[in-house]
Amino acid sequence: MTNPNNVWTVGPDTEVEELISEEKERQATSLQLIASENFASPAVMNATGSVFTNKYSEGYPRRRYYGGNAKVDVVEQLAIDRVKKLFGAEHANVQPHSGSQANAAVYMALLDVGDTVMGLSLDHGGHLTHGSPVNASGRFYNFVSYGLTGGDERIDYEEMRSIAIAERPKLIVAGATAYPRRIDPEPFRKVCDEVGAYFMFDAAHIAGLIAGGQHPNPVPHADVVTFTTHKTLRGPRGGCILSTEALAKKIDSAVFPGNQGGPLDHVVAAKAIGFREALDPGFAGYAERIVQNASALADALANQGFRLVSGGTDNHLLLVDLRTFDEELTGKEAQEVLDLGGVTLNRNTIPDDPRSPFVTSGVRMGVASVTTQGMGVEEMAKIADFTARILRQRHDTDAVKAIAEEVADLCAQFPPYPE
Ligand code: DSN
Repeated sequence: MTNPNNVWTVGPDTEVEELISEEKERQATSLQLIASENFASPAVMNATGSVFTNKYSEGYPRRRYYGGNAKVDVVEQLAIDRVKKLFGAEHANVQPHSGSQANAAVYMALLDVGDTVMGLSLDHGGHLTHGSPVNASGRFYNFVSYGLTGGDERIDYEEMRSIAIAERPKLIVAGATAYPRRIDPEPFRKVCDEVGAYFMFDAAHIAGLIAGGQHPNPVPHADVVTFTTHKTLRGPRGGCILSTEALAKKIDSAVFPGNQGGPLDHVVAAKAIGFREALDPGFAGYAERIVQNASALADALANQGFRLVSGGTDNHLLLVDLRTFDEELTGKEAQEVLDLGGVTLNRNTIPDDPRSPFVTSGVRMGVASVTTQGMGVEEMAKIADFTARILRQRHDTDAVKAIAEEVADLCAQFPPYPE
């Protein structure tokens, strides 16, 4: 039916529609191994494209600055209630636009400019928002780092304690962006109690594994837990903060009006849907399959001559040191040629990488997306085989393109969005 008052007179944007269609094709015909990505459900995507995108609702449920928020109030409260239940949290703020925004708000809530904070060194798997000098966190706060042991490449909890005693941080941040092992919340809690620091756990990558029972839940131990909703948790793009009731007011004020204006209500609605999906008993099976697949991929890559940082993985991601496979091969070159061969991942520094972060000696791989597609252990061996063959034949573009066809054939058996 035509709307007589229709003011959208420009007609379909064929350029953008074509790009959406091409991107859909790319995602369906190549392997998505970027550890921070996943395939959101059609219900999540419908909500992000819903009329909630039209609404403004500064404030919180039943405490808004604008009218017309009856439905927004219900949907935001639904998201809050569901995520509190999912993680057993006392308080939740579902408004952060992203993980970085969530972290920025926590820092604002708990710290003054210039305060000392501790986080995992970026070179050892920490995130930009854990004190990088090029990020606001590193500009506004005095971040000091703990790292991994030189031997087994696990978090050095002893060193973390020594540094905390020497530096007396006001906040200690646990969590990582490229760390393949379990992160124990208890030692962090103990050290925080010893030095009188707040404890924040950035669970961006592993939120889905926590929800699915494959990683210890930091909520009972931490003062604050931040995470993104789109990685292993498989909801829409966005962030979330969980905290104790004691910190609720500080956190809420730091999100709005401290760091953000109006929430993205369409994304909040989609978060509510994503949390419901994660509450479903079937989600635990998904989380279990992620961990099984990551472990199988690690074994298969090791058989192909790659060195896995820390010797393997406990979670959804692997950090691959390329130097044992080929001393000359950089992460940058590997990423580019693998992309051509239909294997999409990102280059990543390995601990104490001799190469720059732009070049790197490693790549990071994650299996949340391929697991959502239904791939299993057998397919992980194929992915390792594709990876090794592409890299061995990287100077032969025709050979790499031929492998891309094989990759597409495999992906065709596991469509992420069956029609
Ligand atoms: N970009 C995300 C990642 O890939 O880990 C973190 O922000």
